[in-house]
Amino acid sequence: MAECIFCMIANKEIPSKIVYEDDQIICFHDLEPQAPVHVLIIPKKHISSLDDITGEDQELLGHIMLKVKDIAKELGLENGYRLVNNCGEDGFQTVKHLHFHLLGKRKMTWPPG
Ligand code: IU
Repeated sequence: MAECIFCMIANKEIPSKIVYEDDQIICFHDLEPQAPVHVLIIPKKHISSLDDITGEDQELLGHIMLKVKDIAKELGLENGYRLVNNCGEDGFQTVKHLHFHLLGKRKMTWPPG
């Protein structure tokens, strides 16, 4: 999709610090990290938000979830981590391309802000 910054990152039109990539997804370091480790996992396919997934995306979403623990292990998050999806306006989603934040290397608190 034109003008989508995460599509541009996925297409390497904009550089990013890539942690993991395969034919379906890419994981890169967040530009404004909120924890010592903060990466984003995104599908290469443009999906605007979690609210926009369909049955066609079932395998893709499963693929992302199964990769989380591998990426966390690669990043040394052996003591745990937080996986976050912000969806829509109340969820404080700022980039309209589905992404999961993987945060770690600090003790998280609850409830989130
Ligand atoms: P959100 O869930 O949509 O609020 O998160 C978007 C994230 O994308 C946020 O943490 C930004 O720092 C991050 N980000 C980025 O890493 N690179 C960019 O070019 C842009 C946003 I725009």
